[in-house]
Amino acid sequence: MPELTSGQFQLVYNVLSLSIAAMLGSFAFFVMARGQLAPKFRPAMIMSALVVGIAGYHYWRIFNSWDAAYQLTEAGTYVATGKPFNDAYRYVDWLLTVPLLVAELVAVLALRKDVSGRMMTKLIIASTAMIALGYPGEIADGAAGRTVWGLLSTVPFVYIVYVLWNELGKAAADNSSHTKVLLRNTQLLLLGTWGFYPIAYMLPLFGVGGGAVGEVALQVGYSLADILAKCGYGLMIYHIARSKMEAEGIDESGVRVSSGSPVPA
Ligand SMILES: *C/C=C(C)/C=C/C=C(C)/C=C/C1=C(C)CCCC1(C)C
Repeated sequence: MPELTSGQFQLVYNVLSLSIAAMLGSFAFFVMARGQLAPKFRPAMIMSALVVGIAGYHYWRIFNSWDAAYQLTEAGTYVATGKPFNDAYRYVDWLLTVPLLVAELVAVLALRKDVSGRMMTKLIIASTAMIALGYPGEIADGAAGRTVWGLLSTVPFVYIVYVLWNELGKAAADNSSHTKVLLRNTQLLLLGTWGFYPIAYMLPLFGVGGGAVGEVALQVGYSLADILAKCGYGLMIYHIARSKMEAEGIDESGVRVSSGSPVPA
């Protein structure tokens, strides 16, 4: 662990703390928001709540690990205590939450059962493979290991992004204009946040990282990407479900209360 200035240590400390707060706050919101959705959209909210619940727990562990890994010197800098900073929590977290995130999106699209079942299975397998293949590269010593595992992990990554991008695009085509905007924004959020992880992973290959600035940037970057990709994304899913209910004219119990808004041809 590189020596850090007080500012660098505190920045990571505070961002990790913010991440815990964001995950727990989102958990409470998704649990309560579930009741405002028609039954067919509730599984998506339950998955959103699970994602941020699991991530909130892991951020608490990461936060404690960060705090234990460093001690203040008399000079006011932070040096390693010798207790390892356990970054594997992130990968364990992704292994559980990334499959849930893809399932959440498929769930809110409320496609035909057989279609959504098949798609979910493929995406869950692909996302598990993506994280499992990335980890050996993350802990590899040389650039060769990092590159090979990184490339292997990129194969399922490209597949997932392609399928989700396509499905969101298709779904957008036959929805009301408000839902369409939300689906487009979700596409962008997905690409922008998910794209960040492989970029951050590649930085050490270009000589960025390892040092204090690299470590701090990585921790802050991963944390902010997680907040957007889990809390922000869950909020988008909630709004998509609400917008679809409005367009279909159904209320929280799934009962038709109006004729809804016509879908443009
Ligand atoms: C909430 C956590 C999320 C959305 C995590 C997403 C993680 C990825 C998309 C990771 C992708 C990776 C590659 C495509 C190649 C290099 C290794 C990874 C695992 C960083």
